[in-house]
Amino acid sequence: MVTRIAIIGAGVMGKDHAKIVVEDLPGATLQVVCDLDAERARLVADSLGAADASTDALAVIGRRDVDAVIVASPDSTHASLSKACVSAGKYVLCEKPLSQSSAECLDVMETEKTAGRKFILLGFMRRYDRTYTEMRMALNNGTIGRALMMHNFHRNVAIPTSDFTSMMAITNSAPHEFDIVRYVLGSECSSISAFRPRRSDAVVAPVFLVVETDTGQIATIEINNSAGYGYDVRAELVGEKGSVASNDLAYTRTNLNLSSRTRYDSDWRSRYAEAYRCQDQAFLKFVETGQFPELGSNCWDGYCTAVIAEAGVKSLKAGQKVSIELIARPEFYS
Ligand code: ISE
Repeated sequence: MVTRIAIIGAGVMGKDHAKIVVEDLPGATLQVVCDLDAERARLVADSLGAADASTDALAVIGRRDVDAVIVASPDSTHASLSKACVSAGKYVLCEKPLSQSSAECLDVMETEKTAGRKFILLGFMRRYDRTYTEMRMALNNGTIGRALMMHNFHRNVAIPTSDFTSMMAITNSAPHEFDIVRYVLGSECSSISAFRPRRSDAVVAPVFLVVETDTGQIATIEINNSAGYGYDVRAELVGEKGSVASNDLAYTRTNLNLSSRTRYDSDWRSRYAEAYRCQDQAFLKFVETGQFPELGSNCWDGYCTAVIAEAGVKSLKAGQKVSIELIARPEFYS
């Protein structure tokens, strides 16, 4: 049986997911591309051979010829569209964040719990990147001993929109690190301190976050959305006996004029292409089997990252360490 997938949101990520569905998901077909902008929806649908295009997300979710949904619309719509999918009994891969409000995440969790099973896979695709799976493996098999620290660098070429702020660096970009730190270390975060160096110009300054875990590890996170030179995401996990550091992923190096050069990607799509593919394939398997993907992020993970982000924003505003207060993990998500 072929799984008919609808994509909601035909922007950068929606287009990317649509392409993965067509090219890398045998067993799935691109049924509908939906976007508020009719022309954009039609363009993506036609270029990838989708059966239909639409501007009405809720109608698409309810369609009988749609089996599963990928939500890649603006952040503020993720929670309500995911809830609509759960109510329609349809599996959904929702781009991160589930919501920037932890209260709204709790609301989605309640909807899923009432439905009686998990429907929502959250798009924290880095869990499918080998950098982090190998770090986690090194901890699990004892290679580097007990974890002490995890250092994370997250640099973008430039801010995505002109109204982007340091607060948005914490609520929009840093959740990737919040999720991966929790995933690799296998611990919850207990406090966060946010700092911001001063830039000499009007460009959005980086934020530097120090996160403590409930098992005594420390994670440092640099989010620099205006790094200028390239998309550069790196990490190093430090254990009591050794460390695991990510390697530069460039395939080649150009040697010329007494110097050696490698190139950077301009954004995350090529750096994480394989991770997105693996994540979307895991989603299809989820739809086919009903088994939640082993590596996947669920709504609890979405809730935790939202709480950490909220505490991070508070810390940046107050200039002091803020504790991260989570509800007890519901049985449903254990
Ligand atoms: C951006 O917010 C994202 O969502 C991307 O997935 C990430 O890789 C990028 O660096 C972020 O700034």
